[in-house]
Amino acid sequence: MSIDEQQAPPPWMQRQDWKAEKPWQWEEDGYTVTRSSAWSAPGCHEGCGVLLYTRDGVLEKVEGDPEDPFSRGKLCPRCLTLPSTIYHPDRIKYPMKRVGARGEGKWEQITWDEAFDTCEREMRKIAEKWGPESIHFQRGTGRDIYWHAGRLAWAYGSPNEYGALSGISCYIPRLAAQIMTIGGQTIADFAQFFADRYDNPDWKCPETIMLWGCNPTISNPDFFLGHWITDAMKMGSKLVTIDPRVTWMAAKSDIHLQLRPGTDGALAMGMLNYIIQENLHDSEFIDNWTFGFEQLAEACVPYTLDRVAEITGVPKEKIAAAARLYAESKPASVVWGLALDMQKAGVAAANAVNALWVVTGNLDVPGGNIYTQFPGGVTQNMMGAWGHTDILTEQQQNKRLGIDKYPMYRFGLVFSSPDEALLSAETGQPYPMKGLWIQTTNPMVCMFQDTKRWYNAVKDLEFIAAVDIFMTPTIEALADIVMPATTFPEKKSFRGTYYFLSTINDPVTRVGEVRSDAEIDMELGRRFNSEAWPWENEEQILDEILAPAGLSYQELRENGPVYPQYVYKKYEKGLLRPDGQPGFMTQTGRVELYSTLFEQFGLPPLPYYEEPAKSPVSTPELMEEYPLILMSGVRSPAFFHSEHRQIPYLRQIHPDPCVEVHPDYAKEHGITDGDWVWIENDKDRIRQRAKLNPGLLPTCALGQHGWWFPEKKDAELFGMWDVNINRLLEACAVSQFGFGSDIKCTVCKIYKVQEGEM
Ligand SMILES: Nc1nc2c(c(=O)[nH]1)N[C@H]1C(S)=C(S)[C@@H](COP(=O)(O)OP(=O)(O)OC[C@H]3O[C@@H](n4cnc5c(=O)[nH]c(N)nc54)[C@H](O)[C@@H]3O)O[C@H]1N2
Ligand SMILES: Nc1nc2c(c(=O)[nH]1)N[C@H]1C(S)=C(S)[C@@H](COP(=O)(O)OP(=O)(O)OC[C@H]3O[C@@H](n4cnc5c(=O)[nH]c(N)nc54)[C@H](O)[C@@H]3O)O[C@H]1N2
Ligand SMILES: [Mo]
Repeated sequence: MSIDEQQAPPPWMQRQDWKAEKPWQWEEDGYTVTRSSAWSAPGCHEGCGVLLYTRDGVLEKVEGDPEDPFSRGKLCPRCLTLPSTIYHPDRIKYPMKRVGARGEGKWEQITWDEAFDTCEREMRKIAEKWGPESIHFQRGTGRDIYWHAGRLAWAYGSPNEYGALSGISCYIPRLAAQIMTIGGQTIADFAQFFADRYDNPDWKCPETIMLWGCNPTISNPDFFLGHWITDAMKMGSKLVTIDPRVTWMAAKSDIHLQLRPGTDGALAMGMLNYIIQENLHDSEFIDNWTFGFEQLAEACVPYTLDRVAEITGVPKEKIAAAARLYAESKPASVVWGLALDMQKAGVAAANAVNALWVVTGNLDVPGGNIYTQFPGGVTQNMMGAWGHTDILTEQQQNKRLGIDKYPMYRFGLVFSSPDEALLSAETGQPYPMKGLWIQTTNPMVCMFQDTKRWYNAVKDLEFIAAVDIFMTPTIEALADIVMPATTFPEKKSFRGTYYFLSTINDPVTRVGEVRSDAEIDMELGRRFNSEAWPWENEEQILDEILAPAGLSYQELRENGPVYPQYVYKKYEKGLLRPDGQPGFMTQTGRVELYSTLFEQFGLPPLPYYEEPAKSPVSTPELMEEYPLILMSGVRSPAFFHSEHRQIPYLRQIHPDPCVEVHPDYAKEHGITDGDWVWIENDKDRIRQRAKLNPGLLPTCALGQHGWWFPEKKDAELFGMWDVNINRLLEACAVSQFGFGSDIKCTVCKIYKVQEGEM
């Protein structure tokens, strides 16, 4: 390396030569048009480029921004109906305090001063009596509050900040497997790191794409747009889909492996074994760059095609054909998803899938699975702020729930274990839970598994405050104070993905007295620890977050989206390690197919397969009573989790919650399409409407999550209890890693709701 090269800033600090032709705001046909990023309320965590059309401060329409390299003008119905969300009569427009009993639905408008004063007073009271650790700060899936939600908790003195999903079974199991083996996180390469996208000369279109446990045309998960796959299909990519259902993508696939839910670990081990036995692996990459290949190969030996076919229910010829197609395609990529996280052995299953792209030499090559990066160091700064240890004393940090039990919680993560949090609320050990701060989450409907158990544990807490854009069953059930948050067109903020930095511009409209989450957290945070919040307004916070990229909020607004440089095969160029040496960010400097860190933590260093806790193999007696394997949580373009049920156009797409069942099962049980049916298992029983799906494995059912009925204002918690599928799931049944839970692979039976039972 020359001295010049050594001194050059790393690629993620240098910008790509690209700029949108249009400015961030302009006038057109009587409208003010503002370029923005769709992130945070309502819903989504993607950040598609949008054009907001306002007149006299009213948002009239939203269009996709054709210049945005990420979404290229495409938008889903949730953004297209944005004005209906923003100006919805049910929006919370003012702070409110509860005046009846919890759950009674009686609220009274108060001033912001009273809201903050009450929060401060009640939270101080709890801190004095029980210690600040006894208030937990719960937040939802990725929205723009990461930076300040943690900071608020820490300024208050509590180490307990988390999303309450059992086993943090959304992305964290996959992340854990990757951090421990390849020292970073990867994503399938669809040229999304380049502003010129598919025209970029360095990029290659994958010959084969394997879709594993995800449904990206609907869900666009993890900074990924499903459209990119259809783009690649048009360029000739072949598809393999691994899903118990025939999805749109599965129908278009060259091979569809319709496996029994929760058996992904066995399938991946079987594919690895076949690839290694058939000598389809990339020996050169393995010899030069990996550690522990022999041990991995040996661990896979028991996973013969016959055995894996028996476990998964997929014919062995199909498994072999898929493994061969993937291994022989150069390059090939895997787009993986939530189904891998939502099994108890999710870390181990993800570890096996991750090993597939390592042993086939598809790691960090164009068109393979490539490393993510933090643009301009900003996202890192944003995430790093979670761990600003100067705010919290070491003594308080050590009280974080889960860190004694699960070593991985000490390794980079600053969340608490949601399962340990529930146990502490129930047992008072190691200390009691006394209050909750709920922001950007609707846990009674989404995050809590075993909803009744969680509800009983938290319903009598001393003080609960919530920040949201709508009233929710969670707020009705639990909150004492509720504060109204802005939607994204009502605030200024920024969007940092792996690929680009862009701004959320500006406030273009605003209803009532809503405030941005940043403003709310700053105001309250300052009252507990003014030194931790030295900024005076949102924009100063944004400038602080963006500082590592050498940009202010206003500069980014003028120039965004800003794409940093992207370089492939970073391990050859010393770009993965802080010491600048070639290799990977692991203890051995190699990809650790056998993870030395897992081993040091006393955790399994190799991938393995474990049956779901309730399954035809683990609990055959239970299956006699409950013969179906129940998956839950299918995504719909109409809704983001529990949101959007009050938006008429979106609700029309799905008026009621539906459970998919196979027509054979339905016929046998006298169920016809659209019937209300009970979904019952050993834990509980709820009802949804049957939707017959011949594309589902006949032994499976798939129920929807996130349901409540905002229009049922007089029903208990908006009719949520009746239809909440999470009542059928277990909490505190996670793996030895502390991550992963059988959310998409439990059991049930389904039968008709009789007249008079509704
Ligand atoms: N059975 C089952 N359960 C599941 C899943 C499943 O697949 N199956 N999926 C799980 C997964 S992966 C996840 S990530 C969780 C999601 O769980 P949550 O994140 O709790 O789900 P949401 O319904 O999106 O709740 C977000 C709440 O915050 C509000 N909100 C949205 N944006 C903002 C904002 O910017 N500011 C504020 N203050 N409020 C905002 C919304 O109005 C809504 O009430 O659900 C999980 N639950
Ligand atoms: N419109 C919309 N988009 C969303 C969300 C939303 O609520 N609405 N939520 C967002 C969030 S937080 C997340 S985490 C992502 C999740 O998005 P994805 O990662 O795409 O996951 P899912 O949509 O849950 O799709 C899971 C697929 O896995 C299949 N499946 C179920 N069980 C198994 C199994 O055991 N093995 C395998 N191989 N497949 C299985 C299901 O049939 C389904 O097709 O979506 C995000 N995008
Ligand atoms: Mo998620």
